[in-house]
Amino acid sequence: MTSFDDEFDDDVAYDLVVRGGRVVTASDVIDCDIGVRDGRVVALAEHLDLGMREIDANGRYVTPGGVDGHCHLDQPTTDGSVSADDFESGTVSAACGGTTTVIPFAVQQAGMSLRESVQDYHARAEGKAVVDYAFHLIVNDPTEQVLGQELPALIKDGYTSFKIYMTYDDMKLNDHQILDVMAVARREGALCMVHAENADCITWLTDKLERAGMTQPEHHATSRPVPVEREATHRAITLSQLMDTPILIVHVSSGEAVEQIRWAQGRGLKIFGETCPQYLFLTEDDLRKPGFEGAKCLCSPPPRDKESQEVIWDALINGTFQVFSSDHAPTRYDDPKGKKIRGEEASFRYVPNGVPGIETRLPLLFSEGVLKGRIDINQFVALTSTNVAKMYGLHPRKGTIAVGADADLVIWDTGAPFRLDNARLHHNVDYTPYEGMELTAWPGVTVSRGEVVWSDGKPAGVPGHGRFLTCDTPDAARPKERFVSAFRPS
Ligand code: DUC
Ligand code: ZN
Ligand code: ZN
Repeated sequence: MTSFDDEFDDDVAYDLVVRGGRVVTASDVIDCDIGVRDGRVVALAEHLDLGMREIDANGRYVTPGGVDGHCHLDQPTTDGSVSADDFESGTVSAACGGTTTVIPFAVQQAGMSLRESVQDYHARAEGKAVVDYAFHLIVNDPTEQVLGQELPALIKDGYTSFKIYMTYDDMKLNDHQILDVMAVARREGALCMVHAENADCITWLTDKLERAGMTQPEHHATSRPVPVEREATHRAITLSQLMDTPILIVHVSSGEAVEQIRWAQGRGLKIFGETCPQYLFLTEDDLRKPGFEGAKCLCSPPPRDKESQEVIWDALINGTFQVFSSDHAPTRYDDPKGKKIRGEEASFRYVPNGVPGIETRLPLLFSEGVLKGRIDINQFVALTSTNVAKMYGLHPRKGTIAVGADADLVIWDTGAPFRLDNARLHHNVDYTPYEGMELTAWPGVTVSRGEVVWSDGKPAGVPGHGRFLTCDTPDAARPKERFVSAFRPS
């Protein structure tokens, strides 16, 4: 990168020019320069005049910064464990892996109103983020006050998506509550994200496994078999159909859940799907690692088998899934506030769920998807950035490279193989589940609203640069208006 002295300021047309890149959007690849002023793209052309700063992309791919539509940062817990990443370490890690917008979750906390929980989450983010962020909500106690007032008001204020859980004792909603919440989504134009696993089946199986002494991390997968995900996915689809409101099934792990989503899509229902790296690159064998090591890969739904990985790839390739997220849920391994909160002998029931992945999401999909020919680079951009921004009402400000969009850019270094190890990552987690994988792509430079936040192998972001984004009500959430019923919500 070169920069010019202040005395030349008046002569230069741009704050930054990214020169000579192969600029990729969800539809095109164009060889051009990118001119940036005041944090936005203001020109795309074959040859632009000088910028105050210049980055020579030198024929490398330039993609829109990634939008991670599902990650957990500094999220309060109820089991005494601690989120390893706060808004600073989490967004530094995101930036180093090419992600320039994150959407973590403001969870409804016990003893706080939803609005207070959102305020608390803002306080956690304040002054810390190095890239931009929006919030989803998590609704786990849909009281009359929440349904009638708080949720509609928050949606109007730009919190236009929320997650609901069909499992986890402290989060789960029953079908009646889910319909209540979906009715609000329908009326207010918000998008409902669903964690689809059958709670009662999981508890029943967990009790049985514990009685049989089968408590090791691998039995986390035994307690959440594929039918548990398939049934809940189907039920979520049914509730969405009844209410005529679109939903996004998050972190889909299995072929049978994919079948349910395709079945619904084939019937014309607006059912969207998300998957994550752990379902492409991990299997349940990873939970069988010696000792307690399997806990490193313990997440819900659990990783499945090799065959499932292939079905998940196919569903990414054929458009069943619209978005590819990290579900970054950072818990340290060798830590009494992490995976070992109850020690190594404790039942899998007590091991905090989740794997880290905010930094590795894009490089994994670029290396294994684009460079191995499974998806093309436009699909890569769509799945990791454009579709996500559209899904959550942030497009076209985020998710593309176009005049008027925020200058969130990634310049890719590709081709030279290297082994991934945790030492190269910037999260505050003491492991990566992808340790030792050979990759062939990593961001060379990441730019957030015109500022370099990762370059030359070094984080360069400034805490507080990241701004909170309000979201529009997304087109994705629009009902089809086909459902006619006396019970239809007004
Ligand atoms: N599953 C979730 O639902 N959330 C975070 C982590 C996980 O594994
Ligand atoms: Zn979930
Ligand atoms: Zn999650």
